[in-house]
Amino acid sequence: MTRTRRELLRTFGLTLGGLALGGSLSGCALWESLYGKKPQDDGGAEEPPVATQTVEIVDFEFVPAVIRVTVGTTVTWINRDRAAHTATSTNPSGVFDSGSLAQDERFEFEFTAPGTYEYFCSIHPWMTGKVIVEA
Ligand SMILES: [Cu+2]
Repeated sequence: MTRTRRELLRTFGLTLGGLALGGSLSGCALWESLYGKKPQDDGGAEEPPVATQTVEIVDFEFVPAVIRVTVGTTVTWINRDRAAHTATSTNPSGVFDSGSLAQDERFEFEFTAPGTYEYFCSIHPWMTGKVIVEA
C-alpha cells in the first residue's frame, strides 16, 4: 500500500467519523465543507432580516427569526406548534410579553419606537428572535 493511499483512507475514516459525530462537529471546517451550514443556528442572530410583520412559531423556532419593520407596524406572532410558546422581549426587556400562547394563538404588538428588539421564548429560552424597527 502506498503512503498516498493510506492517507486517503485515513481521510475517508475521518470523514465517516465526522458524519457519525454529527452535531458535535458542527463548528469545525470538515462539517462545514460537507454540509455548508451548521445543522442548528444560534437563534438567527446572523440571518439577514426579512421584511414582514408576521412571525410564525414552527418546530420550536421563530420563523423568520429576524425581521425588519417600519415604526408603527403591528407585528403578529402565531404559534403553529402543539407546544406552548411565548414571545418575550429580552433586550430591551419588559417591552412586550405574549404570555403563554397555545397552538394557533396569536400575539400582536405595535412597535412605536425605532430600535432593535431581541426576544425569546420564556419556556424554551434557546428560542430567540429579533425585530428591527426602522424609522
Ligand atoms: Cu417555546
